Amino acid sequence: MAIYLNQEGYLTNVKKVAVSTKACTFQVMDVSSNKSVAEGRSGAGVFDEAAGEEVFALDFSGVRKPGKYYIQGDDGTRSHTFTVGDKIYAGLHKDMIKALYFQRCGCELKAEHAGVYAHEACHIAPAILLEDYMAGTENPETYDLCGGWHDAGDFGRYSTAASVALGHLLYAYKLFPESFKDSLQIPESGNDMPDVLNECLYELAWLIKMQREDGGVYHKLTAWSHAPFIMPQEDHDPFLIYPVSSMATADYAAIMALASGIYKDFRPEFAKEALEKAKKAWNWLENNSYVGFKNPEGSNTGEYDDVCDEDERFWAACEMQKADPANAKVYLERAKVYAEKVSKVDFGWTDVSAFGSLAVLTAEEGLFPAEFVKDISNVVFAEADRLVALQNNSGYGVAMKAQDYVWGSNMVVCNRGMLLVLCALKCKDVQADVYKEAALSQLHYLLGKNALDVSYVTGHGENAYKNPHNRPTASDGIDEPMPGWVSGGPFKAPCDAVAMEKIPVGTPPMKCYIDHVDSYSTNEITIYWNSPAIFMTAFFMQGE
Ligand code: 9MR
Ligand code: 9MR
Ligand code: ZN
Repeated sequence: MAIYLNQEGYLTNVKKVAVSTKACTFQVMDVSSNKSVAEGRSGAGVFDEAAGEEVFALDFSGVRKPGKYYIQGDDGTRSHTFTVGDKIYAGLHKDMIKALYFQRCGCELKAEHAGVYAHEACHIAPAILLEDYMAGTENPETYDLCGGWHDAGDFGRYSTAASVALGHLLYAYKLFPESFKDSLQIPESGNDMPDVLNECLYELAWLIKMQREDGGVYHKLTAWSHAPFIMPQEDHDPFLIYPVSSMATADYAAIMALASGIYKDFRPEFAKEALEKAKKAWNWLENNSYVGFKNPEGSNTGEYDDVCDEDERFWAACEMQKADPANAKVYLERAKVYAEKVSKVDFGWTDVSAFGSLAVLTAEEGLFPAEFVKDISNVVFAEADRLVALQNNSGYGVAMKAQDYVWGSNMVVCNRGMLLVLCALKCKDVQADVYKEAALSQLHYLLGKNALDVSYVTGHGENAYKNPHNRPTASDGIDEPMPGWVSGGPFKAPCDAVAMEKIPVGTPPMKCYIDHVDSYSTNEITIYWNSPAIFMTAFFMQGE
């Protein structure tokens, strides 16, 4: 028998349900006194399709006294320990944001901010255009595209991935500013701006450089091939500027428009510039139809290929409507057309349309026509209700079907949590509580209430994973990984060598994961897997 739960802990006044793999009676034990504080009996067995097993709920919601506990089954099985309390997600939240600082490219990470993870500046050489590289042009023109965050375990920087991460983060700040008061001990700490905005500005300043003269935005800045496992400052492969795509340009318009509103009070000059750049990108979009992206043959760095740009254009139109009311008519017209064509419920890099919904549903009254708002709201609520039903059918209480365990499934988990939070914000009382509880249940899964008993955030939880696919982690000579990194998590069709070797074919999707540094398809980290988790903790830190 095994007992699984959120290893980071539970807020005092919420529903608390662990999972066991056998029917049992159980006790909740106080760690300090080693005495039982509550007991119970497991609920009826539920077959969890994604995990391929029957599991039993252990409800211990009655435990509300702050403290440290574990659950013990009648055969002596013990769960990991967990905390009950009111401020329990603050440390996790801070570490997940600070993790982004460790991705900074093009600047020295000093010991006073980075501690043992300090390193010299990386990737400071200017970049060249892909076509010059491929043609072998002698003395090609060079461009300063230095800066930004490394995307993931690789050193590439990709415009759509960057915009999506910034989207999660800027909305988290905008909706829950009170959750961003702690200092992150980054170089800008102590200035007049919350550190999350300082950190995001580092990325935004780089993204601005990715726009071409005509307004189009380059899809990515990467080497031709992924670097070996070396520290970033040892990587001297040339960085190449890959062509413009319409996805990158539309995401850029959206994020710059959003940023122009958020930075207005802190950095008025930047806010003005961001809006100008957003308009330029918008004009490019008006003059160009879909432009996709594919790696040229032989180049193996990330692709972020996407067959549809209507969701990105939808998001852009919704943000522009808010940021540039002078031209509202055009934006609204476009938003209406795209709204018909997109899901409106996803916050991932392939489908960003829920960001458009978020923009519309959190806008001041009157900015969008009531009927348009209502239509979007209906779709968003219908999806939230589908997710709640999915959770109710899941033994682990997570809104995921077996087929949803794609590469980076933990982002799907968190993005669904974000949609549930959005609905919680849009209604009241009991109904709001249903969505809130459902959102929190997604977080419980991430932090250990899952079939592998793993907390998917480094440094948080007794059985947190330890070996992220991340080049610095693998080459810095330090045992412990940086804390606060969300793993991509289980992938139903793992495709890297170590996962394929170690995970037997036919393993249930929720169990297709391996905590191995080489497993890039189940255990990499990325900026946009941390960012929706940050949105979630920001929401649940309110009122603390
Ligand atoms: O480390 C790379 C990771 O960031 C990517 O997600 C992944 C898929 O593009 O590729 C990883 O790099 C591997 C490369 O594709 C093939 N050779 C081994 C590299 C490191 O495992
Ligand atoms: O997150 C991406 C995932 O949705 C895709 O299935 C996968 C393969 O195309 O690529 C992932 O993105 C990787 C990117 O291409 C390069 N940096 C690391 C990203 C995370 O693995
Ligand atoms: Zn770098």
